[in-house]
Amino acid sequence: MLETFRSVSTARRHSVIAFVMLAMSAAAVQAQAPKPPPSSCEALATLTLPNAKIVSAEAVAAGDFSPGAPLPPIKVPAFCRVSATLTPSADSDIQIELWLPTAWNGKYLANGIGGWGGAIPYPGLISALQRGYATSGTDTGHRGNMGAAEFALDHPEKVKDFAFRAIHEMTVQSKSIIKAFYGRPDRLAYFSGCSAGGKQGLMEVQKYPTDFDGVIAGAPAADWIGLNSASLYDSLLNIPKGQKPIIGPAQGQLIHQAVIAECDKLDGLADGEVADPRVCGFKASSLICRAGQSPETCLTPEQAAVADKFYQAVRDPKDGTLIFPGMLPSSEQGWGMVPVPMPPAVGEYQFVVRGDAHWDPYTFDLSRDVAEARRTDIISALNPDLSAFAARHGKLIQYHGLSDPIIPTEASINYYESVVAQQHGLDKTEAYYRLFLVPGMGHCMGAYDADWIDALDQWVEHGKAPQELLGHRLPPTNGPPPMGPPPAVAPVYTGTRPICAYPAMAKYNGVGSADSANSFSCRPAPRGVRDGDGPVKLKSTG
Ligand SMILES: [Ca+2]
Repeated sequence: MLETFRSVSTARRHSVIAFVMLAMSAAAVQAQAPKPPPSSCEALATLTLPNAKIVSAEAVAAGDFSPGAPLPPIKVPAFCRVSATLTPSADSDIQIELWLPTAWNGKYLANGIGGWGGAIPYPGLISALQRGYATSGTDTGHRGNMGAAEFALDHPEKVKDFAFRAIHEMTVQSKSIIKAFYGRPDRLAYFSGCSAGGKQGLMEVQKYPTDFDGVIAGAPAADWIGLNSASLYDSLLNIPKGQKPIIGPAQGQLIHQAVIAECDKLDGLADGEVADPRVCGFKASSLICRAGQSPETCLTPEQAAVADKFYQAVRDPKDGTLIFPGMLPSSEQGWGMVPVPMPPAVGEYQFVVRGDAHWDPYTFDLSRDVAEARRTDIISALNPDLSAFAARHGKLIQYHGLSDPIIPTEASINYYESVVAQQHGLDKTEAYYRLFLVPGMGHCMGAYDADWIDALDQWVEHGKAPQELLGHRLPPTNGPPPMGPPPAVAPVYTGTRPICAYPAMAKYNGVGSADSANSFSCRPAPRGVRDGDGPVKLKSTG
């Protein structure tokens, strides 16, 4: 979730507010001027929409542009920047931005946002605009830090906005504005988001299947309650009340190196990468310090015990019901980054479930509290019935990093398999929904970049179903996998590798450069998730 849980600085929020105020006064001045033609950008300010008000509409010239600090200026084509406030309920205050390029490709791309939302996801808008899409994003109905859920306290309508209504309303209103501006509707509509943004994509497919022709759901937080509950449980395990973290970044690095040493070659290639960490049977207990060993090179029994629990699924202690899968080996570099107890998870229980800002996370009872949270949950997007989306020829691409330290990868496998079961077969599911597991990728990014939007567009518009994507390998990091929006400067890639549609995995052909995708093939691999606490016997799910 972290991409998303990076806090939006106060300065940036202030600058956004300042921008909106400036834009509002500019719009007031323009109201005095002669009325521009109906298709002009500024004229959109007078457009009337149900339960929505356009706050500003202004033309932005091609060139360097920043939507607000701390984002650096970046080259953009000429576009019309529209801000609007949507009020589907009396308590709603959903802010959206819609950017309309002068040179339009005829398509609309909506962006999701991670964590608890609270800001317009500008990096996604910029990237879509550069490709010629009309594109929009929303703060999901409130302003604030993406890790903070305070907005939810005593505001059930705002929780609804965050859960599903803001993205849907943004989409409906954006399509109306697009039609008014260009004089014709969008030809195709896509959605792209990761983390909570990935969940928003799945929610759209499940609840509003006609909104989009294609959806990209990255590392989706689909089981919102399971995820937050497991995060909280792991956090409390790692930080007993009043104590320091048992596992920190240094232990994460140490364990990661040991995982690579033990499991790298399982995929037939010693390249520092564990292609399928589901079959890696690493145990942190193997690193417990022996007599005379330097403490930086090994673990205390307590550290090893916590680490090995991180790998295990979190289950209801009463009946063994799965609450959420454990983290996969190779995710360790991100373990120490998570602030604990993880504020987003605490926020779910304080502000959504209990409605009590003083609820003490150390009173968390895995059995009682998770059951209570699930009873009232409207945020999760776990409905496996995607038949309405399939029937309207929608296409869904889901991806998930195999080294994700925030949302364990197997959550995506479990959801995908639930759809396969509901659809009575992998073939029927693959016809419109494909899952891509990315080796080495952390939460939403890292290890390999792939052009998910192009893959979706090729599938929807040209009927070319993605069997494998070309992954561009990012330079190795010696620390946690990167988080946050992609850098303004394009990275220098160090190689390519195929990223295969599940259940296939990329296997080395035995000859050729390990840096070239040509030396690999997508080959059949087992379906499903690790069975219990290992040693990692893959359960057949089909
Ligand atoms: Ca390897």
